[in-house]
Amino acid sequence: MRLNNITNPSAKLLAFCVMSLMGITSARAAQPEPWQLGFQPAATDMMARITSFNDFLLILMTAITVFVLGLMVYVMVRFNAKANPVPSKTSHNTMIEVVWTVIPILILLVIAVPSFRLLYDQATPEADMTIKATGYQWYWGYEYPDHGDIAFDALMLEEDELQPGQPRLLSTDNAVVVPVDTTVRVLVTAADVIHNWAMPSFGVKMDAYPGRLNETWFRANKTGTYYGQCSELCGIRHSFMPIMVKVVEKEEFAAWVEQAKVEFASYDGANTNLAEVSATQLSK
Ligand SMILES: [Cu+2]
Repeated sequence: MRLNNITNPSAKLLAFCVMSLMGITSARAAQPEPWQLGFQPAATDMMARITSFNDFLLILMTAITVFVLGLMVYVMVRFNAKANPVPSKTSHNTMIEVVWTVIPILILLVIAVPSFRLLYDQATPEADMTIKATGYQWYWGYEYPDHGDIAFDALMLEEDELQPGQPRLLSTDNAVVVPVDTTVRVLVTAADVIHNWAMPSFGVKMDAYPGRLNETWFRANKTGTYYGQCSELCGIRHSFMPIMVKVVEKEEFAAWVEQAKVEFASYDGANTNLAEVSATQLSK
């Protein structure tokens, strides 16, 4: 179901409310969509687990909220001055006090166990390959140390450079290409200020600090093109340094590596042209 297909405003609002309550996401592509609710569809098992944990919490929260609201309405109706002119002098009830202490503890335990499990499983497992992402004001640089030190920059495509079908503000000139069903370790750092390498459909969001190396990972289980953005306010063009990842079949990746070695052969590794690039971007 896609909300952008609904034209009547009140029908749209109703559908929005119903879908919010049901926790249905309207997004299908691996990029943000107009009127999107919830997360982008998961492209990794980790994101699928994050999504189902979120849905579980939403149901739990809704049940608790409805229960408390029901209690309050009951008290207001049953014990207001008119309905109950002579109030009881009861000051405490041991049974109720035990219950309202123990039940919240049990609820917290039910939340804590899957939450911690999810957190611990985000530690990097044995990785099949490594890529390094470096945040610059305002673009990303990538290196493939396991594949002949391929290195390139990925700059956002300006509106007049977009090909049909390429999403605005999300497409880059060079995509990060990775093989499907492969555990990819991502080393994240920055060269100037703090950036953040975030890929919603992978369940990945990692701060990029100058002078530090952070680590995250993903294992994409579907081929396709996925979009993310820098998620740390990093300056005037913060919103113009998107991340575009192409997940391809393993053979296709091997072919890309050979081609990339030639294509990016002249890349000098360090961004000596940083000032030049920033100046060009600012003048746009
Ligand atoms: Cu940034």
